[in-house]
Amino acid sequence: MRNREVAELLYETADIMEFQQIEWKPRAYRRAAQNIENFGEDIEKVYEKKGKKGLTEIPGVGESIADHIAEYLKTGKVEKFEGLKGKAPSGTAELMEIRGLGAKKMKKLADKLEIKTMSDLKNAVKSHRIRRLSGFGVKSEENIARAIENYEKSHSRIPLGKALPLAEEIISGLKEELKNGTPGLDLSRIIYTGSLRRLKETIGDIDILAEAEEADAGKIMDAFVSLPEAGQVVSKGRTRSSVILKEGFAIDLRVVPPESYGAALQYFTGSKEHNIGLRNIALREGYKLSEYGLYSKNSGERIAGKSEEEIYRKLGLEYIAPELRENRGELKAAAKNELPELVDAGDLRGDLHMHTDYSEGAESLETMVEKAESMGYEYIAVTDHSRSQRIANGMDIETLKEQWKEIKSLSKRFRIKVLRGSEVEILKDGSLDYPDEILKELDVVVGAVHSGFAASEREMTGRIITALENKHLDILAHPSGRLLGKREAYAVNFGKVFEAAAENGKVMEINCQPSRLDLNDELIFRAKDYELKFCISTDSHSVSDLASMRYGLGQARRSWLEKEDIVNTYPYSRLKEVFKKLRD
Ligand code: DGT
Ligand code: CA
Ligand code: CA
Repeated sequence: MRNREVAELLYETADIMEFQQIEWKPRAYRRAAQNIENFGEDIEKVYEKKGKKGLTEIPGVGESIADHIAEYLKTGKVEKFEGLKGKAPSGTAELMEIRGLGAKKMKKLADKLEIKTMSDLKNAVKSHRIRRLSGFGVKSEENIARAIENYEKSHSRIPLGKALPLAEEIISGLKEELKNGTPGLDLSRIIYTGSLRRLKETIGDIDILAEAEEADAGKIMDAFVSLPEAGQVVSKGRTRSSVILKEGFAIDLRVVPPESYGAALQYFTGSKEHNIGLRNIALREGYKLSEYGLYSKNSGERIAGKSEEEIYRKLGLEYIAPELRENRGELKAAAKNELPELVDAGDLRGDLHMHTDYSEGAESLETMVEKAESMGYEYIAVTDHSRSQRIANGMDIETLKEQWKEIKSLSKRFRIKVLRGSEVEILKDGSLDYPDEILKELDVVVGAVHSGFAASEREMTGRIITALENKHLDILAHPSGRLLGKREAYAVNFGKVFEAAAENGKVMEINCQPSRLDLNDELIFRAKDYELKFCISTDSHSVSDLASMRYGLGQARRSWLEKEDIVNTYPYSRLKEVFKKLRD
């Protein structure tokens, strides 16, 4: 059903018209929008069956609105509306989304205070100019301030490491709520979809899909909007509801019947680009694919829809893992049975980057070792900070040697192999932060840049390449230095860095910290062209961080990496050889 989508388009257009003081039209548009929203049939199907005439049978929809709707259904946009948007002062559309700020109020703010953009509005709130305007007042200014804050939160992207636990919490809350009241409901079929299922590094909004017969859909929606995490309910319907969480993030829930579950899961997992590619394959093969199912184009007969596997199979494709669905060649590869055999959580045998309370970690060495062993790992590397990293309590040589002693004594009590490691500063001149006689005693040297981010591209590239040419360095930690949403990657020539790393056999880290995810998928793709090897490392600062492996694993899978590409899938005997070779 695209009724709601079409209605929203008309509402939005009405707002823009009103702002431009186009007199009578906004009312007509809103009336049409409301009728479409409440219209019992699927507007797209009506149009397919009866054409434009079918649309004009909807109350309030005249010739010209019907033309616009037809254009929208066919092309996804309406030229005339785009033109209107273009004529509105830029920033209007964004301001329109501030709740409670209708067109009339906006017009007044624009005329009296020259507020035309979001930043104008923010400044006016800050300097309390709005409360002095007639018809506004203190309360209304405060409401606007709150609405801006919510708008910003719901429009900024959420890091994967935050969105994933949040979605899991929402889903388990939902299941808990439904467990008692709704016997017969298949609770295993409540699942997150969208960019989250594709494990993208940031998430725009969280999408959840649930399977239920029509009779149970209402109960799921009720449970959803009354979750303790839910704040504002944006919309609530039989098949789709949207809420903004108290934390500010947007979540969509869709409920579909069992026969459409697989089709809906496929559709709402996306990406949009993958879906478009897949739909074209379907058309070529004589089918029609939608979120309801796969149908024969001629007879309209239903071919598949219960499961994703069935849909891909019927289209002559191998099953495509969600992380690959970005239209980056996966459809062609699936048609030829040439998809990669992606690295899996079960393939990982160890974690090569973590901190203890010897430097800035929260827990003792023993606690970390114990936890890692309980996770079933074969080995870990303990990599506390080197001496120059003072703010992170970097270790001097004496302390490092004490740590070695403790590692030795722990190795008698634990099965897991604990490697002597260090996260060693790559200093400004590219040299490493311990002398060679210390470095050569370490099993794993993880080199990292933590300072001088403002350096020129030439300086930074030179600094890193010098470190990569050092035979004691094994792994380059978080190679781009970016912090999601906070700091861009430093200026560096990645081509040259990857080339030097390949020449010297160095391993590139995929750092799992939610604020890093570094390398990210794009850079991993580039690095792969140089035939580099990678390691997926948590950079843990506490035992709970050890579980963040899945975020980096997601980026590795999104970049088509296989087990063989990742050194911490190797048994220790082989890993040791990799690092030893580098030192000879
Ligand atoms: P996000 O939320 O920006 O991180 O990204 P997604 O991928 O979760 O996108 P979202 O939430 O807008 O929509 C969820 C999925 O629904 C998307 O991945 C694919 C599907 N979808 C949304 N809009 C379209 C569309 O216009 N065409 C097609 N074919 N699929 C769409
Ligand atoms: Ca989404
Ligand atoms: Ca969504």
